[in-house]
Amino acid sequence: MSQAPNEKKKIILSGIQPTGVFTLGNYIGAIKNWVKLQEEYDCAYMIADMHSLTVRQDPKKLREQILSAFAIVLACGIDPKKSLTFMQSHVHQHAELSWILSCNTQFGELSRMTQFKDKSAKHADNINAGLFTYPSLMAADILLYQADLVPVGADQKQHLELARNVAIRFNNNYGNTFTVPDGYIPKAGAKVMSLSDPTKKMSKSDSNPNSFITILDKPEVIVKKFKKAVTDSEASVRMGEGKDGINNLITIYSVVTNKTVDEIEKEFDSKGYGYFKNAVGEAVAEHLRPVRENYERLINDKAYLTEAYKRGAETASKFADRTLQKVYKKVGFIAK
Ligand code: AQP
Repeated sequence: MSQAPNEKKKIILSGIQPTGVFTLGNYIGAIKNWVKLQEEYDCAYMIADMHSLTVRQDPKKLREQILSAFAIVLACGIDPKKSLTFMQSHVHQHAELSWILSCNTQFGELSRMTQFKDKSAKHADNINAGLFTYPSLMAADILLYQADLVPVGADQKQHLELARNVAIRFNNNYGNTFTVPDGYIPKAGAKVMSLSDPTKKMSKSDSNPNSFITILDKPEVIVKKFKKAVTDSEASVRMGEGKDGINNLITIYSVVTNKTVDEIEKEFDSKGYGYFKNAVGEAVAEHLRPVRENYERLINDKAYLTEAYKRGAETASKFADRTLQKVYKKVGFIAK
């Protein structure tokens, strides 16, 4: 997609917020799939810096996190020559389309979003309008690029459904304008859970650093965090009801080793949780090693990063503007 669009290939759009170093959840639920998909599809991947403002951010820290997030995405294997890779705020059409879509989204629809309810409870002193209209901006991100598929973790399913509904409604009211996107949600690891409270999803902005693994954690830190992971008192490495902690660890181990649940249950049959947790920690540390090493190299090459995100923004703007101008015409605005 960084070159001329190939009519035959389907288009993919996904994004990630630079609200902290990415977690193993972000990696397994989203970025790992982004890398696979770029071989087969025309992909657009963005650092969702505008979305991150729905929660209060320190500007200096945010600036560092945005560049770091861009470097992590490349370190994970996204090739900016193959996939359109850019910062959301560099493409002004996202904000513009978001307004039009907000005017085509109902208050009641937005009120039902569980992320809005969760984040309002978590940030009770800052329940801002952006937090409420976040799904309209997300719909704009997707619809601007006429995306066919959106690879996300299970937590984003509701927002994606809303984007589909808005696209269908707009197409019905104004004539065919947007491709209606489908979700691409991984079978295993669609929701990686917190290590300290496995009933909650793993989140990069969690105040307890032992609850998440970041992509850049050192191997010894990763092993230590897994050793502290909350499990149960059954001492049996098998999937089961009421075993959220172990279910989570088996899923993670399965994704990073490509072993099936059956194979894992056999491998750790009659082995204790301490032994299993150590094995999971070591497997994850090894899996993330190349990403960590690539990141160290990339983050020190500011010239390369700058050139890559500027080129990405330039190409993204061209695609985005094509859709936005079509929308402006459809809603009745006069061309400049
Ligand atoms: N725990 C998770 N398991 C699987 N997938 C996950 N994703 C996030 N957490 C998990 C997926 O990662 C992509 C990028 O997410 P995001 O950064 O845009 O927003 P988020 O879902 O709010 O992620 P976090 O880590 O929980 O961020 P904060 O703490 O800032 O809210 C999405 O595709 C998401 O599904």
